[in-house]
Amino acid sequence: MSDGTTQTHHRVCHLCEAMCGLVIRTAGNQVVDIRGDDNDPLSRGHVCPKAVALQDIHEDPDRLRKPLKRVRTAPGEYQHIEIEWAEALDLAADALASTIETHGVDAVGAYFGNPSVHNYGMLTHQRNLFRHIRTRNRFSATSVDQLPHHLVSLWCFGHMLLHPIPDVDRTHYFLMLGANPLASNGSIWTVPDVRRRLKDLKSRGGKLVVVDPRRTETAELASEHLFINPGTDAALLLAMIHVLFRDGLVAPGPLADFTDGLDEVADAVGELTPEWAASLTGIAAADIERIAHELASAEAGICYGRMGVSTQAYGALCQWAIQVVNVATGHLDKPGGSLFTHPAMDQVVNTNPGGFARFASRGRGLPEFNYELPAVTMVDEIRTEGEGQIRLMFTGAGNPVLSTPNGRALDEALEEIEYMISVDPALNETTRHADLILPPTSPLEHDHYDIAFHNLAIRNTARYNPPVFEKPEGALHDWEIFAALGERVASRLNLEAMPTVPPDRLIDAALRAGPYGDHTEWQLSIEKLKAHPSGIDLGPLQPSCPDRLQTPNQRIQLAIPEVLADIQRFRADTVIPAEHYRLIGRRHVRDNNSWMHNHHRLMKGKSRCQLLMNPVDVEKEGWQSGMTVTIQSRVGSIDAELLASDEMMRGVVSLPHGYGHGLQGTRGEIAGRHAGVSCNDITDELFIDALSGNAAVNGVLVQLSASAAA
Ligand SMILES: Nc1nc2c(c(=O)[nH]1)N[C@H]1C(S)=C(S)[C@@H](COP(=O)(O)OP(=O)(O)OC[C@H]3O[C@@H](n4cnc5c(=O)[nH]c(N)nc54)[C@H](O)[C@@H]3O)O[C@H]1N2
Ligand SMILES: Nc1nc2c(c(=O)[nH]1)N[C@H]1C(S)=C(S)[C@@H](COP(=O)(O)OP(=O)(O)OC[C@H]3O[C@@H](n4cnc5c(=O)[nH]c(N)nc54)[C@H](O)[C@@H]3O)O[C@H]1N2
Ligand code: SF4
Ligand SMILES: [Mo]
Repeated sequence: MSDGTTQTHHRVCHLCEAMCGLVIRTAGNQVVDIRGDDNDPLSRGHVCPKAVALQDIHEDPDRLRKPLKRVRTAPGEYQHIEIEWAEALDLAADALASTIETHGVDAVGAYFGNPSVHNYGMLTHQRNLFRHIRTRNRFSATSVDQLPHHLVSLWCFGHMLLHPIPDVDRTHYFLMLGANPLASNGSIWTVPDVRRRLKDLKSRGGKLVVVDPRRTETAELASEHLFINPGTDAALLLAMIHVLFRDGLVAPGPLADFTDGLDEVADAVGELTPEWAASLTGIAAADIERIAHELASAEAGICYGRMGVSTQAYGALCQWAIQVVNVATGHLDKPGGSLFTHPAMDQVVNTNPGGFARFASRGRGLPEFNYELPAVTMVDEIRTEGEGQIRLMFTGAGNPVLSTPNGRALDEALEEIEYMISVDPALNETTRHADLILPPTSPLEHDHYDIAFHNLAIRNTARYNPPVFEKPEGALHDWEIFAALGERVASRLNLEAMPTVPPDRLIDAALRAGPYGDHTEWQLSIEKLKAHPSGIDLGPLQPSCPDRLQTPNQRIQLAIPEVLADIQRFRADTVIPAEHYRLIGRRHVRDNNSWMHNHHRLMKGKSRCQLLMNPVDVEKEGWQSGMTVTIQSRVGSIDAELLASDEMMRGVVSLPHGYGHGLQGTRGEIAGRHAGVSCNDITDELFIDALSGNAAVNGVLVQLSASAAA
């Protein structure tokens, strides 16, 4: 649309999981403004402060526009210089092919970061390259995040992507653990405008209970907030299950016809009383009993846990217990409870179900999941000599130096590696080690269909939007980079390259063959979605079990032997040393992990990289806000500014992740001015959820002292 001077574009925001619809006005090659799209059936006009950053990302002078090659300028000193695409792609393919020929495919390590799931071309075309490189040394942000969800969905429901989604708009009781959607805008739960939806829950007489070691923005809005000792949620959940059985509240309703294992679960929680849980969690036994009763008696209820209960030492046990609570109370697969989605492009049908522990890492024997090894063991796989040692590292849309435990060790290990290739628009803490950086087009220069997050959304909708701007001459989209590398590597290794089909064609085929496709009255296709640029509403979530279940016998499985064994590990691990604090993370609505700190509009105001500590603890130590404290863990120490805050539970301190900018060789003028420190310099690669291999970035034991440097 055009009024002569400005053009109006529709676009869905891909920055977080909320998928807000946007209306973007442009004049020539300039963005005029970015607003919420009132006609989007899912987001209905909502946006957060990050939406305007799409313009800032596009215009960022530090965003790479051409490939960079690292050259040595003096012993131990390097510089990145621009080169042409043809040379860059050839160099990358030469390095990949020669590494594979000399050392085998496992010598290529790969790490994919969070934005790779938000970039649909990257999702569709990674395999153009990696089908030729079936390395065991694949890693991703999954294992610093939601791995326990995938594992539990695979075990209980038969597919790693079959996650129950909180039906917030129709629920009456919402028990939320370790999530702060008011800052994160929801996760494994695509829920734009979550604040209003949670307020509506309260206005219709419902209750929101938040369990978190910090009184977060979400906890502030909740009907009730309970502090919990970090890493002890499993006790709370297991004791709730105990109460459900003890008090005759187990009522799965129709789920009983297709659920296996409830009796074994009853046996496993037989001794796990609310009193036992109270001593670990810090939550009174009476409260644990009351919440179990309230949730069980709610007409429709939800138990949901996210990041804070996944990235802790019992992440998988917690996620399993959450699903047991939902099944036992009969709230699963019911309107107002947790439901499976039915998206237009159904990943549950289109992808493999996932698998676990089919092989283990060489160094620490950690299990694979979905052919990926845990990110906490990346450094071991770079440093442990022998067959399968990583010699070439490939990163795509990731910044593991800032985002994975003991990032400092990774920072050093990447410097030792023979060759490194990064597909990324930033010269950051990770890519500064790369011999080659291949930068894709900006988000406004490519089209978008959200492959991943429609699968996790509170309503079934579909939306496709073409690019806002044409890509500059010669620039390549992420998918084109992967396709080009795939072709070149295939030809060097005498393999057959995959045909290159643009992502919109692949999506079109999937939509037309899908549940709202050619054989239905919806007739969904890319053409149809183009004609409805604000998206198409496919209706609310519906009960879908047992048909939707993907387990071999199409029944929900609860008696998972690995999980039942893990209850014993948890019971044996209860000692919290005195004179230590527990470190947890936090998110702010204007941050997005490590990569959006170079935009003035998001960074203005006071520093957000401060250590929050309860005022009573601050006073006990004889400290004050504003001073610098040293935070020491097993792996290292960092200094941060202290801020007394009664949001914090006693004995717990909080620092956001994703900071620690301004390192030598990086490019990011504004990020450098707001450098902060990386909390992952002190998170511990040995502190993990031993069941899944997931990183435990929350609940890290730390010692605090007044900084000598101050
Ligand atoms: N202590 C602690 N650590 C954490 C967390 C925590 O809560 N606490 N959270 C964890 C979680 S949940 C996650 S998901 C991870 C995130 O960890 P990562 O995914 O490793 O890190 P990001 O900061 O998201 O880095 C994203 C990178 O992708 C690039 N990028 C952005 N868009 C695109 C694109 O379209 N194409 C390409 N090719 N590149 C792009 C950016 O320039 C940046 O380099 O961090 C984890 N680490
Ligand atoms: N603004 C913004 N939005 C984002 C991101 C971002 O960086 N910034 N990142 C995106 C990504 S990659 C993800 S995965 C999602 C994550 O989305 P959420 O899961 O909502 O993540 P957080 O906001 O980190 O909330 C985690 C909460 O867990 C609490 N917590 C820590 N330890 C424990 C514990 O032991 N028990 C309990 N019960 N709680 C604990 C923390 O205090 C925190 O409030 O957000 C996404 N959205
Ligand atoms: S909530 Fe997420 S999807 Fe919506 S505007 Fe903000 S960053 Fe974009
Ligand atoms: Mo994440």
